[in-house]
Amino acid sequence: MAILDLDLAPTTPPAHACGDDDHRLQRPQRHGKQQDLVGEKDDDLNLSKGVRHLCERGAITRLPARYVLPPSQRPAPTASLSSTACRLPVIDLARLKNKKSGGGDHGDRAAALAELDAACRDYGFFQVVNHGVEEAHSVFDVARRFFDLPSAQRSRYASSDIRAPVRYGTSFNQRNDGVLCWRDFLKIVVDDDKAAASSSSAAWPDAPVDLREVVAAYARATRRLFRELMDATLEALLGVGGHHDKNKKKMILEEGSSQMLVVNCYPACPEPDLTLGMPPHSDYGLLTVLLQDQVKGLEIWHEGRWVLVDPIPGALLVNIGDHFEIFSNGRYKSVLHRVRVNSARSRISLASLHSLPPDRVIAPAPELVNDMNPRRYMDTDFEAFLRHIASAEGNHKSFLHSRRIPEPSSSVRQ
Ligand SMILES: O=C(O)CCC(=O)C(=O)O
Repeated sequence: MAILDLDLAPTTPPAHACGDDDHRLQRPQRHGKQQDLVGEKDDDLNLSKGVRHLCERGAITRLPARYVLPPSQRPAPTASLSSTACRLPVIDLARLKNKKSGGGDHGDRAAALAELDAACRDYGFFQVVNHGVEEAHSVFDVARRFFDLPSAQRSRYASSDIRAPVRYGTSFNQRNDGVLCWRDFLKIVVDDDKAAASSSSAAWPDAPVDLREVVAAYARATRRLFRELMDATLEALLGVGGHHDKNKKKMILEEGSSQMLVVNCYPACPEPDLTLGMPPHSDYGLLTVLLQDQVKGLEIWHEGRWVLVDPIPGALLVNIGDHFEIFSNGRYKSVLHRVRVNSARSRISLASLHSLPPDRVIAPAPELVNDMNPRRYMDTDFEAFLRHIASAEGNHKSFLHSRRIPEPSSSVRQ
């Protein structure tokens, strides 16, 4: 079953982080003489073909006006970045799997679970090492070769149909973005465990020739990792035994899951401090597994400011999505993140978004709701997410925010 490919919930950073919250509706002004390579006339047509296409037409020395953010929404100047770099908590999957491999130190596994729990609560993000995803190198390589294909070949997969199983596009939400993002993408829906080998992969790009095989193998490996991480995070969240185990099993095994791969390409940008590769957003699903190269760019909202993630070579980055925040009744955080670009190097990342099947209702786990911790979110499903982003609110208000139940002042949990 194909899921919709709206992987990213457009959300609003805290007002003090990015200023006004309707930036997607604004058309930017740029003062001074416009020296963009792209003239006003053919602007929209060319920009709709994406950033790579724009760069391939000739050297760009100034950022076209459509990409220029209002000053209050621009990232901090590149020069100040080193002071805000952040090494996220590191989770060693081998320690979490100790119990299952029959050997090992159970005390160490308990400590690893506690570290995982703290990372999900305090950051909403962590880096995983010893993850066993050996396909990372080859999928990066094929992603790079895909974006190196001539524009006409990549554009064969361009579609305005948000339900298309494969879609090549640009910006964040191209139809609504007043200011465009400096990013092109290829989105691929992975129907189920067999997807790679069979039917849905027939719609996937047939160039480079090894793309289907490599992407399929990577999709299987990340799906396996997703299940292992869900297993551990649910144990950290709910504990083990009885009702908890049933709830846990239901979440990760019986109900199935949906997966979408998003390959992001952020070409080198002539004026990186004026724009973003992706605006602040959270991911709608349970967990996202992100593969990034060593070019820094991802920033997360942490303790009231944007911090730049310092990638560990070989590690995968994982973040909590909106559905998991709801299921955990707010204990785990679906955190805003955004992507900045740079003038020296292009950057590639690959996000694997894992969620429940689209028709599955998600609600706070009953064992996490009590008098001290009242229910904080309404039930929701993927359709509610779609209705939200199609509505007027969808352009400037977080989906998660729309699902919140106001807290009675006397029982606010700390
Ligand atoms: O490119 C990145 O580092 C992050 C991408 C991202 O946030 C996403 O695909 O949701």
